[in-house]
Amino acid sequence: LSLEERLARYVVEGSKDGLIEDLAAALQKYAPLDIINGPLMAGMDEVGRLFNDNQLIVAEVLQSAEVMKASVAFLEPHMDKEDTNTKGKIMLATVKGDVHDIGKNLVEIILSNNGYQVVNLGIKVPPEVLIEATRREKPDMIGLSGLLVKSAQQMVITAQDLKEANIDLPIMVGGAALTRKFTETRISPEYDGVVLYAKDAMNGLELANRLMN
Ligand code: B1M
Repeated sequence: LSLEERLARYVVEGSKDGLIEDLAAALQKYAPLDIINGPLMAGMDEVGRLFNDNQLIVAEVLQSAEVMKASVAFLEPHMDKEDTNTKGKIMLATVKGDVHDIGKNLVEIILSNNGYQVVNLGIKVPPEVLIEATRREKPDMIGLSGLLVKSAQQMVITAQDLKEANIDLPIMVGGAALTRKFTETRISPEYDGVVLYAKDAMNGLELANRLMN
């Protein structure tokens, strides 16, 4: 197998044997983020496909998630960094009912490496916790992540609750179950502030930069 195929296979098989050595070799050829978005994401997509096909069980998908997390942790120190964290403060959360956090945590890494102060509220964050934290932390923007189909609906509810709490900060939403269309037609109308859809973590950074400038 090629290096790229082996990297995808670690994720699919949920195995870490040889992972770090191969990641180190990949760093000689690629930027850290390209390793994540390329072979590692290809592995994760395959995991999603196999899981959907009932060929993997949740425990096995968890192993894959562990490999992804270990890989990101190894690659993170090799990413380009800005010294400042003065561009703005962004609060991140995976919405109520959803435990998926690999994408959100990647967004945190990208934003904090690029000059943002990030407050990460974690997973399964209900609107009331988000509202309370917004009042306490006074962020410049709120980022919501969700991968389940029901999480897209949960984002609509969250936007409604934020609006009711008189919060109109920009919101950035992302995650597999969302689309730009859903964001524009279903979330935006329920909210007073700007709602932006980010297709991936780098796009999230671009949107944050555009907003803060
Ligand atoms: Co789950 N899961 N999972 N899972 N899981 C999906 C999402 C699913 C599509 C798999 C499938 O069936 N094909 C499916 C959802 C189906 C649906 O709703 N239509 C699914 C399911 C069904 C479930 C459970 C219900 C399974 C069960 O228990 N029966 C359960 C849900 C539990 C819950 O949330 N209440 C569950 C559990 C799990 C694990 C715990 C085992 C594990 C998560 C571990 C963890 O996160 N700590 C897991 C995993 C790993 C996946 C897949 C395989 C991979 C997700 C992932 O980490 N991708 C996923 C299938 C898939 O997506 N292909 C699947 C890598 C990550 C980097 O990408 O998160 O998309 P992603 O983030 C991207 C962009 O979306 C974007 O940027 C990132 C990359 O640059 N982005 C943002 C994300 N958030 C953003 C926020 C932003 C900006 C950009 O700004 C704020």
